[in-house]
Amino acid sequence: MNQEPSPASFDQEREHTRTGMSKASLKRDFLDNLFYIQGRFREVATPHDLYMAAAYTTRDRLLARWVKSAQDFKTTHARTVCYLSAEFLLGPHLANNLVNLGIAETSTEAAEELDLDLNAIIEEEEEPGLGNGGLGRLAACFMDSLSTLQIPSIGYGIRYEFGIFDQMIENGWQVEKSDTWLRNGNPWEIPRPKIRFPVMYGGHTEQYRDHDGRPRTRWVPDLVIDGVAYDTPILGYGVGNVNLLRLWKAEASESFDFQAFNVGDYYGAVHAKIEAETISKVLYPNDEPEAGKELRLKQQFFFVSCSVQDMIRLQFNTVGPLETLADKFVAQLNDTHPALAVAELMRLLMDEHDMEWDQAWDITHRVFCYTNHTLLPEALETWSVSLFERLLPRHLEIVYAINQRFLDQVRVRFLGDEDRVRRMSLIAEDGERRVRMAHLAVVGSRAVNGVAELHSELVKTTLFRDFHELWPDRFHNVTNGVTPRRFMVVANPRLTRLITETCGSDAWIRDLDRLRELEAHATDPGLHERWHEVKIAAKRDLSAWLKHRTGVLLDPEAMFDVQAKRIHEYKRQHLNVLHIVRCYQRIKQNPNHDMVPRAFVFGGKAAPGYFMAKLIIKLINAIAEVVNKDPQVNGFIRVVFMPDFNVKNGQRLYPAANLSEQISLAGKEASGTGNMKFSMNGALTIGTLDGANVEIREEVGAENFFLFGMSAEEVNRRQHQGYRPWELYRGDPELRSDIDLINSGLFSHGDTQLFRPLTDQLVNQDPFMVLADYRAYLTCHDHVAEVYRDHHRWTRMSILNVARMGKFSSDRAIREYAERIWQVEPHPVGGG
Ligand code: CR6
Repeated sequence: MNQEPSPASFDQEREHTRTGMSKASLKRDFLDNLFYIQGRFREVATPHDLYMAAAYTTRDRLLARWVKSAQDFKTTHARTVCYLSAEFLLGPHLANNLVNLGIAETSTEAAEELDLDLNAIIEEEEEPGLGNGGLGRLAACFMDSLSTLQIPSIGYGIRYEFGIFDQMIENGWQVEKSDTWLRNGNPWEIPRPKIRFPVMYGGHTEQYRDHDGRPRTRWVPDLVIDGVAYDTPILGYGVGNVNLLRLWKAEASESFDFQAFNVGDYYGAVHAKIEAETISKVLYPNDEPEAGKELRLKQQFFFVSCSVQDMIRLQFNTVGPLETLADKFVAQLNDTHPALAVAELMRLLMDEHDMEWDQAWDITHRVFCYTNHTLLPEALETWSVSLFERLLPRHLEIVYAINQRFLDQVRVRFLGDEDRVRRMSLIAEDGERRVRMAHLAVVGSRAVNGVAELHSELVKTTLFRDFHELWPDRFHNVTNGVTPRRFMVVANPRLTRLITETCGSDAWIRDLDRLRELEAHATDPGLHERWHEVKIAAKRDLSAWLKHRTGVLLDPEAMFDVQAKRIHEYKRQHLNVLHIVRCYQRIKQNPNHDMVPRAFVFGGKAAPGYFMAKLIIKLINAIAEVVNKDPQVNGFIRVVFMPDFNVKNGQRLYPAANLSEQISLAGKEASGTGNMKFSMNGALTIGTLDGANVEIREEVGAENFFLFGMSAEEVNRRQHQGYRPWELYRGDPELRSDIDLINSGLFSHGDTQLFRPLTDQLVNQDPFMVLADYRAYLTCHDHVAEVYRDHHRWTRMSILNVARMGKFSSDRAIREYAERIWQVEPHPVGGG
């Protein structure tokens, strides 16, 4: 088409050329980057070359804004949030940055003109998997929202060389492959070799008097390594603000004099270097029984020490005196992994900056806030005092000193209640003495929050009950949220277009409450038809991908019933499995049985050392093998396990789901965030009253949510009464026959022992009460099927789910943190 541009679009084109956002400048820069950075021209470029060139072209456009943001924050002394997290599960950058820059469409067109497919280029990116699951992904969503809401912030974490392992499925079992995300270079980060801090370990402490004769402590370590900063710019959506994600890499210390310390021992010196670098080598599993790994404690201290030293450096560079540190910075502890920051800031203020205890404590306590993410006792971190002392002797002294002052306070408040003192102590004294990191985090913070209303209540009444009695005002709730930019706009462009057309604007992307405008169209047949088409198209895409990766073919017309999250007994993937076995038996027993065709899709990784979780994966695949090849049943049900569930693969799943499985035992899932991602993409939820499910149901309306199972209170009562799962097994013939079928060897080539550890545990202990909720779950699924048959009813419910998801934007969560916890203000940077 050879149309003259209208004056308006001409202006826009000129403006875009100036800011580098025009098609022409994108094309030119892309080809330049391909040539100058990758050393290739179009004809011989590999897909990876094309990706790198696209990444650099995009990054260049972030950098101008970043420099401006940094300058602005420096000159205005803006109050800054430091988000301390051992994990940031960012997901692929390219598509997200294109969306946030507002050049997704222009880039698609620019690529087309170069005869390239932008989606194929986007597919090339290997995501940085620097997190395990919800907690790490939450940190990434929060970074997106902090920038979008224009709140100055720095994310501090670890630049793991190996992130979460890649999962492969071999013979039905999970096999872990190390993640080598840095192998081909990382175009999104900028190394800062000059931003480097020493981190000390081991040795001993000494008392001395300073020149004024005051007693001081000096830490004489026996190991010093360096932390070097690697910065990734985090751009907000449609704004000029770029915040910083600063990840630390461990290196042998520069001040470590190879010659002096290793005369003639060149190989010893190289060995020391390798040892130093192992500290940031690999990500550990979370939400798991604490392995008590020394390297993990080293890691935690490593990133915390670098981050706190960096905050102090920035304070001196901008505002000045350390006395005002708590005015300039607020630091959020993402779970207890960074809780050592409390002791480290105390040490730096006192030992390195000559501050007295009371003043140092006043500052420290005003800087930190702490988010709890789990009630599971096995996931609460404690470190043995002997390990702690060996690695961090000075910090142990500080922890003891904090504890002494704190327990004095408890004794004064609760006279004679030594049992309470024992319970609240930072040191657990029963058995081997251990440092309780959660107690350190609560005592050292001015605000503590849980991540969903129910969870925050349980935090106050169970886990931190004593602390809540002492300091009721310290406790808050901030329900989690997820970013609609990644999980709607990037993941589901078709739905994004449909919503924008229906609402008449894309304002909902930054103000998710505006999705409510969809409600007015919830019964519009025209919208129903297009809504259905969007879903079917996503299901087709997913089916094609799954076929390619697993060989299993799913019918896009079937109900896609999806459970995707870490594999864990408390999340109860095995409850879902029992339902599948029931469907199988129903069809087998009655070949004329009529049922809504279902595709059961699973995704999720098991911690490498978690036997039961790995056995659950094997069971799912074993059932899939039998079901999918049996023509008598595979017209009704199919089962597939999506290998390597990560952010990128999640983006394929969420848009394609009809039904989202959120079936944890009530009281166990702190919040969940997958529940939000599914619902935002139009899936209906089958779920228990757990975590954020409770609030999702409140928002979308009970009639648009499939609820089943015991409440947290009922769970509690039932456990106190004495729970006897074997009675349920014996008393319910269907349940018994489902479990027996698993044991029969049908799914395991005749091996009747393979799944015994799982089935025996269900029948004998059933710690997550799968059997207790089994019947209610089946009944609820029957209801789901009935509703699904009524297309219009289902589609209306799906539209209403999306329309009412506003609350679950991470923008809302960050706004609550900003107002209620951090007391920080937006700080717009021009050029947005
Ligand atoms: N595993 C919770 O279990 C919550 C996220 C983020 C978790 C999950 O319910 O949504 O944190 N907890 O708040 C931990 O990681 C300790 C998780 O991701």
